[in-house]
Amino acid sequence: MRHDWTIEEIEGLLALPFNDLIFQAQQCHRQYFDANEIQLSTLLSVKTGGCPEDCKYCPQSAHYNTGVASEGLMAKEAVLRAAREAKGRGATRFCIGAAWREPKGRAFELVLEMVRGIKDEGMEACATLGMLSEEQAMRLREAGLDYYNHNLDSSPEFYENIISTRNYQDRLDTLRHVRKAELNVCCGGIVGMGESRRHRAGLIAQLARMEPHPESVPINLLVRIEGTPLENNEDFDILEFVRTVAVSRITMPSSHVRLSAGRESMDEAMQALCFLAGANSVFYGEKLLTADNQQEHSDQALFRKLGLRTQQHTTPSSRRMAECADRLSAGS
Ligand code: SAM
Ligand code: DTB
Ligand code: SF4
Repeated sequence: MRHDWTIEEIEGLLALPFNDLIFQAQQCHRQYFDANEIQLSTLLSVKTGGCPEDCKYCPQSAHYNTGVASEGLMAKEAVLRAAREAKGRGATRFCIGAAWREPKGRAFELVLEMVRGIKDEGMEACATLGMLSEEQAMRLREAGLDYYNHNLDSSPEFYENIISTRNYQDRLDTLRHVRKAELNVCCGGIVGMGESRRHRAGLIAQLARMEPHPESVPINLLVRIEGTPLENNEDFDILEFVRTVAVSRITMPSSHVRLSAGRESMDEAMQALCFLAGANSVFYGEKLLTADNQQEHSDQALFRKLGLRTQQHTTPSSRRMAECADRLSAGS
């Protein structure tokens, strides 16, 4: 497994003839995964809106007028009801999100209880709560959390165009704390914010140089939210998005690459291309955090048409099994 990708090499992959790129991505995909299997994660916003951060894409930032009201933390019982429903509909992972800069005080204790409850339901638990200290990451792990989502969002060079209230290093520090606590890392970014191809290569390089790679890599297509500074961004080229997915697959071959936000605006053909390019996970359920997602019945119809099976097992992950097989065949 390589962890020494250069930005130039990644730009080279992004620029390959499309058919060669997709072929290479499929080959990588099949070395580590069943290419007809897809993992489903369901999101729930447990604390919506009123966020003090100024992320220019985000409907939940208090800096912009997006019509998303600021709400308090949800009650544990309601969260667990939603987790049970998601499990009943076939999701294996339940991810709770909070519009916080970082978790604090009593609210953090309540989130720990939610995590324990999700684990008791027999699901993988993921959370995205903003920046974490090392101690908070450890406490989440002790509560049973499996994954922590914290995105880099963009390349270090483009980042300052998008967020001013925390810097790139803050994000890397949180990711280090998450790793140290032996949590699985879910880390990706957003495409379509006005960045260049080189910036996208810079983001992928940051992710693919991590050792180990993030276990999950969400690739979000910007959802242009009215009231945010990015609301009037240009349409993003579909095939460039597919290329970004393919290069993520090639450079992080044993990670789940997740086709994330923005899927609601993608037709079946575009989603099929993304799966062909190596995406093997989606957010499943009618809402992301606040924005709309594909309807579940449309997803089920698409999976049927493509012959995609939904992943039933939670642990051990396909990645771990594959890496284990690698080691065995290498005789170490
Ligand atoms: N507040 C926490 C944080 O930012 O770390 C967790 C929740 S935040 C909404 C999680 C991620 O959602 C962001 O890092 C960003 O990548 C993604 N996201 C938010 N708004 C989006 C949008 N309009 N389009 C695409 N992705 C978006
Ligand atoms: C991620 O990378 N995308 C998800 C999840 N991690 C938390 C969130 C997408 C949010 C889209 C806008 C919204 O629903 O508010
Ligand atoms: Fe807050 Fe997260 Fe939205 Fe940024 S992305 S404004 S930190 S909720």
